[in-house]
Amino acid sequence: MPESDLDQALRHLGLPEVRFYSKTGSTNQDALDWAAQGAPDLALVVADHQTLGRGRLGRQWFTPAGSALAFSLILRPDDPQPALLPLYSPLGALGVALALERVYGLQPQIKWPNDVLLNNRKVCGILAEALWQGDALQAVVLGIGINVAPSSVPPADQILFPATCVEEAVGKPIHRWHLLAEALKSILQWRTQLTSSDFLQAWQKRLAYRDQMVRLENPGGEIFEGRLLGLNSYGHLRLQMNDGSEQAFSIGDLKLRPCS
Ligand code: BT5
Repeated sequence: MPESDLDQALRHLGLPEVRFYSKTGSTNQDALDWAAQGAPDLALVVADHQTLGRGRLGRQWFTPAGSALAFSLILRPDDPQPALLPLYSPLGALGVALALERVYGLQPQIKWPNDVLLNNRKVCGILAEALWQGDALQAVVLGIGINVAPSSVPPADQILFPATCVEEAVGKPIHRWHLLAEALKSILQWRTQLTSSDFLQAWQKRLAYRDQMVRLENPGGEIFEGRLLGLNSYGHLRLQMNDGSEQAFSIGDLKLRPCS
């Protein structure tokens, strides 16, 4: 797909600058480096193929050539409160979910906090990373990977959670730059509303496993099981524990799974 198609698809968004790489290590790394050199708000890095795509906690993200979307949006928040940082991954997830609904009539769900699912399988992963200067937040890099064509879906033995791609759900080839533009459009619309109840409601409405038993595991291996009730006003996940009490879990490095 020629790069001019990309420019054309993004034209109406008014982004200040777009860097396209046919092959790179990680668009998040490129965007962090660029932000450190002064990239403006809404500068965008897009790659066709990532060789060192990354997920949370040093995990890998696969982006083979010609089959997926991998991009990183540089945001320079007006309100640089560190407390808002955990809401950027959900912003990305909501943006992608809204685009999938609007353009293809799909019913995506958001697996708290940072995955988008189609038919209970992961179609998109999000990694938000912050650039600091001392204690001052300089930029947030919102990195998003979406599996578009079947060849983007990694083999089952290489992933922790079942995966799928957009074309499997749509049933025909799609125009990936169009999906990129629509996801960005929703992200730009919601970025200034991260603390609003509308944002929380839009996110909660699409939350996977509501009213189901789920298991949360922290990096130390500690496990919490309970019924998923929804979100509180901070975007923390509310679980009803087995003893009837309610606990809220903040967005950290928790792993969420349905109980089978
Ligand atoms: C994520 O991490 O899901 C965040 C992925 C973010 C990727 C984007 S692409 C653009 C930007 N540049 C980057 O370098 N990164 C961002 P996590 O929740 O930790 O999930 C990672 C896990 O997902 C891996 O350990 C695999 O099990 C699985 N996985 C890897 N590639 C996948 C794929 N293409 N589709 C589905 N699952 C995948």
